Amino acid sequence: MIPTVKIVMTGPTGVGKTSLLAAMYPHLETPSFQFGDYELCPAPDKENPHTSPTRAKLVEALNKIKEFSENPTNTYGGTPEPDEFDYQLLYENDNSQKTTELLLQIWDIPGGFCTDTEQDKNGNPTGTVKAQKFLNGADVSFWCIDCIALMEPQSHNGQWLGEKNDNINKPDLMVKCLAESSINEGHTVIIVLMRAESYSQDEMYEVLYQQLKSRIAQYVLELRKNRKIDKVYYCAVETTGCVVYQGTERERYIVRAGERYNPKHCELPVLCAIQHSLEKTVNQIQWKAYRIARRCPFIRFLLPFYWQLNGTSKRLEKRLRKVRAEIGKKLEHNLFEW
Ligand SMILES: Nc1nc2c(ncn2[C@@H]2O[C@H](COP(=O)(O)OP(=O)(O)O)[C@@H](O)[C@H]2O)c(=O)[nH]1
Ligand SMILES: [Mg+2]
Repeated sequence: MIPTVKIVMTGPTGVGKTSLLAAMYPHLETPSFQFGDYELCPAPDKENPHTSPTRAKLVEALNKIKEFSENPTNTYGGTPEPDEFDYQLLYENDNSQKTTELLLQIWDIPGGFCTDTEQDKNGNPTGTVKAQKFLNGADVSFWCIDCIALMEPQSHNGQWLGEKNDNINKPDLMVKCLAESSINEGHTVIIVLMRAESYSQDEMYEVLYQQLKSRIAQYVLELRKNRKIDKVYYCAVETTGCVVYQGTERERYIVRAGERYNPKHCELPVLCAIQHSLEKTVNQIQWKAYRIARRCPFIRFLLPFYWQLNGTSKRLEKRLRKVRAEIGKKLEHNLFEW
């Protein structure tokens, strides 16, 4: 069976989750994903391999975010139902034969699934319950946070009021979703700071990270109570690269003078997920071999043959270091461990 990684995108409605998926797509697909014998692309339809529903949906969403980047008053959005986006990591051998090494199943769930506050008969927020259904069995989750709400508003005397962060990002509910669901052991949470282009000048990214650390730290502590969460990372993404917040009297977005659609860092969360998954896959394979060997010591002599037979594991192990190093270069300076 092909190892499958389940990724769930979480975050409030309208934060830009679907748009982020669209913006990262051209940066993930070959030739941008340059790992020689490995390539990443949207998975084909199971019944009709010449089509890819994932690709079709991404192309449509990409057109919308591009249009929005020219005219930010032209808003759209809303994911009424959970939607699945599948990617496959393909390996091409010397004879140009391709095999699927890893499947990435990305779930884009409606923001309300995380943040709806209506309560069910047990007194749990309905949103949380719905999100948890998707988070169950997830290996990686993206926790999308609106930077503008995180940074604004500042009161006149410089005191941070935090209302917007609480009202828009709803970190308490987001954490409830993640901390209380049956995620997989060794789960990775990637905090994705959305709409970061407003802070890309004048070294404002540092201020953004500081704000994240001070405002979200208590929630990350809460997250860690779920022992299945192994690593927490954070990164900032620029889905449009040009639409910036003009936080004067009225909240509004404008296209920064002389700039146009130019997304940045959007692929980082998925690259981080792949890095995590490759490591996990190899560990699982090694663990399986170790368990067999422990039970029947004489099998130890046969293990080298097992590795040879099991081409994927052998190859993955050999390539892991290289692919990880290459991905690592892309993540360096832009993705951080909490
Ligand atoms: N300023 C800004 N607006 C965005 C960005 N991404 C999406 N939007 C707008 O936010 C709305 C919701 O986007 P969508 O991707 O559907 O959000 P989702 O509900 O989290 O999936 C749309 O009207 C977009 O125009 C972004 O990076 N910057
Ligand atoms: Mg959406």
